[in-house]
Amino acid sequence: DEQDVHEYIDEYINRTDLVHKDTFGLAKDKNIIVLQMESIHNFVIDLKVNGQYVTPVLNDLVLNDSFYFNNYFEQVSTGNTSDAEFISNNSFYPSSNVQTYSRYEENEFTAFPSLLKEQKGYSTFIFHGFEAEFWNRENFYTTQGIDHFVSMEDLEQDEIIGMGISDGSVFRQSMDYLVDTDKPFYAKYVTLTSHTPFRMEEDFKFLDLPEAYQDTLVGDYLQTVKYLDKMIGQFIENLKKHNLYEDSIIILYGDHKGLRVEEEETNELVSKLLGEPFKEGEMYKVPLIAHIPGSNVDETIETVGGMVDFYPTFANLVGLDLDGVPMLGRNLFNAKEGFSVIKNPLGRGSFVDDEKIFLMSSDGVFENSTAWDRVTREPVSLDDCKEGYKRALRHLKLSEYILDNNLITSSSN
Ligand code: GP9
Repeated sequence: DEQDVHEYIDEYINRTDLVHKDTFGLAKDKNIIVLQMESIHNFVIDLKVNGQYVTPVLNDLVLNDSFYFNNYFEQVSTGNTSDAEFISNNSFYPSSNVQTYSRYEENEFTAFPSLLKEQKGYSTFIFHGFEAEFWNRENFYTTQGIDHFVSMEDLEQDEIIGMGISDGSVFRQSMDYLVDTDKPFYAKYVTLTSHTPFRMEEDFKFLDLPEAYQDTLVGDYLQTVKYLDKMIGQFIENLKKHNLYEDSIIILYGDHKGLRVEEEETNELVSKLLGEPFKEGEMYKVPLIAHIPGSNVDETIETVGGMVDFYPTFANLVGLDLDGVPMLGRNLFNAKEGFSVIKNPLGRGSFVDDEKIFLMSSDGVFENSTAWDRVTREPVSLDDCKEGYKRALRHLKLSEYILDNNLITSSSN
């Protein structure tokens, strides 16, 4: 029953572990700028093609005044990009069966932006270059504490790339809102230009690709990643120009995979870039960077984590009180062991931990599953995976149950 659910959660997350003394409140009262980057894999960080870095701006961020989480996994389900938003802001898994933003718009939540408003008086924004009704965002965002959802309909449609307004234009147009609003603010950008099928006009392509990558999905993907990186660089310069940079923390993460191991040509071309076979361990891994100007932090956090850990990790960094807030994530600054449920699809119980990756078989038979060591890539005994598999399934079912019964806010009320 409801009490059992909350008791389980309290025991699992162990509330004292949600606070990490050394980093608690390090970004207190700063503006919080979150860039949820469409289709960005972690392997693009530091990647060179034809002698050019694909993400020079992100590479630079990783090395200066930042925490870089280099074993961070996406955990989205049928709601794809909207699921990435949901997990990050609520620290629960989305439904494995239905689209969470549509099915659960009547539920109550204690989301990250809501808590920022409630405890610290933040003004809250989301910027996105596509239609407000897509993924039912216009309705769902009100449950998340978002005051201002600025979508395609509110912006000048002055530069369209792919399915919506270009990332560069959204960044540029958002500046007036940030300048004019009360501080501190929380501003999330759900970027769009690097959306599959990654087609752009020549004017927006800044990489000189090797011949084998030209006119391929991988080549087109890399061009959109390079474009986004460049626009992030311009956005940061703009923040500096408007005196918003020094008082902000900028958090960037990839929302979900863009390229698939199952596609033959893609696999071949990405494997060449990686210097090893492109497998699920890389496919589901997305970058997470927290850049705090002037902080002098420079740390790579290698603990395996997933989007479900986003909320407790950054609530710690900005100094929120999570007492009574139910969640299934851990604070990655002090998590004792790495663990992340991964898709394949989400409801199946696949996971990754500090040593291994376990992929549940598509026929649902545990004995037919595969598991391998993350470093040596040698097979791992399935017996060693039972505990992680059960934990993954338990947390997915628990999230489903909590959503179905509208239990997220209960213990904090
Ligand atoms: C659409 C955009 C893309 O608004 O967020 O969503 P996706 O198709 O990647 O889930």
